[in-house]
Amino acid sequence: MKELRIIGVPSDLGQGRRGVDMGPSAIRYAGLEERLKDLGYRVQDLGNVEVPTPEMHRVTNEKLKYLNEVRKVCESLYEQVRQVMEAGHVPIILGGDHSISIGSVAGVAAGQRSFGVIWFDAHGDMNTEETTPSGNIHGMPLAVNVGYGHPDLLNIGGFTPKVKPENVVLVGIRSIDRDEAALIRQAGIKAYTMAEIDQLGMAAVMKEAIQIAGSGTDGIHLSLDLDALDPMFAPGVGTPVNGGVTYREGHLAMELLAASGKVISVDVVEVNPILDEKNRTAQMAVELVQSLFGKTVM
Ligand code: 6HN
Ligand code: MN
Ligand code: MN
Ligand code: MN
Repeated sequence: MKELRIIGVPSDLGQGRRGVDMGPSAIRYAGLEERLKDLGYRVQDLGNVEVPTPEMHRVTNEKLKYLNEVRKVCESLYEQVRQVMEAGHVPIILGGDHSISIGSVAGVAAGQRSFGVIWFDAHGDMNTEETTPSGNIHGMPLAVNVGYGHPDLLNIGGFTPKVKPENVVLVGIRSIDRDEAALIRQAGIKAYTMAEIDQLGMAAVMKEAIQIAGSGTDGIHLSLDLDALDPMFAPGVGTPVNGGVTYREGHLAMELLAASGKVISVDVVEVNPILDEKNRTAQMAVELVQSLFGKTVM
């Protein structure tokens, strides 16, 4: 059985609201390590990557807020994830806002020749400096991972792109900016909207998603943004959007990924304890990760 390694990234540099920097603590407090040990895994928590406080820095580029700081955090995370991958273990990266996935996917890419990505999110995260409505880098990580964006972000790890767009799938989207939609199409990334999940069912969508990310590759990286879930089940996120994935749909998606046996690494991002209700969203995150790592009813 694979060994699991937890890495916390307490960053809120990539988005506009404080609080998501407390995500790793909230997810740990919800019992992540214990629940994974219950499933029979050997688990080691490697602690947190060092992250600067936004109050100590100034925004110099309104279209790429905290670019330098985000880059440094992602470089440290890249290094840690690469080492975990090279040791043959499975990294579980706790955010933090979604900008950290620039570092995690870079680390996975360095440790694994060929892999696909399932990006579970209400948003596309496919903005660039040119298309961003907010300047927040958490709206850009998927673009960077497939090769679009600022050179400082593209060059993390010294190579780009990190993953081939034909092995990338978006699942759960319902809030896409206009020019962002054009880039998703141009890149050729398959995207399953909520409407498609309604029509086809989550099982069929995940079967196709696993096919796209997993066939002809050596594994799948899951980037799990908790805002993919409906705010009813995950209220503690910075950018909630109504009409999301239900409790059971979320678990079904994780169960199908577990059954595929292809998951090599995972990000759990955007949990914001300040906006949460009694740590429900962190608990939801832990439950989803349990399903992802094989928890079954009996
Ligand atoms: N996330 N598309 C919006 C933006 O500012 O670029 C929202 C991005 C949300 C990103 O939730 O990881
Ligand atoms: Mn070892
Ligand atoms: Mn996201
Ligand atoms: Mn999102």
